Amino acid sequence: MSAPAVLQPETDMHTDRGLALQALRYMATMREVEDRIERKLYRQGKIVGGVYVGRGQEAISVGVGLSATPDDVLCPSHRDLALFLIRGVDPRQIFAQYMGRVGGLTRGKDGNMHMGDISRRIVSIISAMAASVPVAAGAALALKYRGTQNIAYCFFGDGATSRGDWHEGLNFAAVQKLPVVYVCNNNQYAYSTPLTKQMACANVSDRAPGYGIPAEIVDGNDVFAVHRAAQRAAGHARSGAGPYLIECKTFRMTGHSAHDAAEYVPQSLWDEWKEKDPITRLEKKILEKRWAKREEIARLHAGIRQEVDAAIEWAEKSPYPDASELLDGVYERS
Ligand SMILES: Cc1ncc(C[n+]2csc(CCOP(=O)(O)OP(=O)(O)O)c2C)c(N)n1
Repeated sequence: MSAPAVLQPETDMHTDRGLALQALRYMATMREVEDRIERKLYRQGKIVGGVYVGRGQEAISVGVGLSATPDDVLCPSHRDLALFLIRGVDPRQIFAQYMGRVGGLTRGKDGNMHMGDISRRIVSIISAMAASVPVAAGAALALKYRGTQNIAYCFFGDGATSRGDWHEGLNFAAVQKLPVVYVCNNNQYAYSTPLTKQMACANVSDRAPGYGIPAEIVDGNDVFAVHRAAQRAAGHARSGAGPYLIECKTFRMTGHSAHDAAEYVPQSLWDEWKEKDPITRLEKKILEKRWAKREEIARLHAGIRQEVDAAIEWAEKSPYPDASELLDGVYERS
């Protein structure tokens, strides 16, 4: 474990042009990478198995990810690709991961549901909903024992908050005053189950006071607001005051996974949330503040498309793993 992290000074995306442009780059890269995965490579049969993306939810992992320090621990959900990008994972590795190649983070095992990179302090995604919550408590306990000022961030959806692991994990972290920031992406659906059919309170944040945890609701499609809330939450957790929960209201602008046409979602919701697309909103703000011209934003997107083309080409050349590697990283070998 390294020495306590040098903490990043508080920043405000409203006044920090560089940070806002950085946010746009990560959000647009996440969108482009996931579009290719969900809408091209999966449909071409180049990816098998489940494909879960965060379309429409990019402001959450970017807003929070940009406020974390490199030594903080991240426990992402399956809709938080930008956390990987912010920590320096190359899109080439992401494509290789989804296509089961050795160039991926798990060297050809699984798609995105169990990918992680402990060298970058990203704990693997866990497919069982809410199972990351006790894991984040464990990571935070280690950070506290070691006397660091680092914190663990734990990401999940609204559905996960109705599982037992979530409640036990939150309670333990609260009682032990562990430095955890909980980030809920409340996208209003758990697969096909709307919020009102899986919990009887109006907001996920209503559950936090039962554990003595402060919570706030934030517009999850406004990266400025998410970033600000994340800094507030981190300040609380780093001070030794215990966990903090941020509920990001958002919408999944696609099916639960690539095989799901989401016909159970009423058209009015698609229409309403298309208008709130987090990337378009950020671009509008950047243009209003005259931080970039339209042509510069177009060039940014074109550059990302080129980078993604090259990344796919690289990943397709990466071999499938050899059968001799089958058990590597699965069981501890003595
Ligand atoms: C314990 C468990 N039950 C069921 C599933 C199947 N499953 C995977 S994701 C999901 C819905 C998750 O909803 P939510 O927590 O709201 O997250 P979202 O996918 O909307 O981000 C379900 C039911 C699972 N992975 N784990």
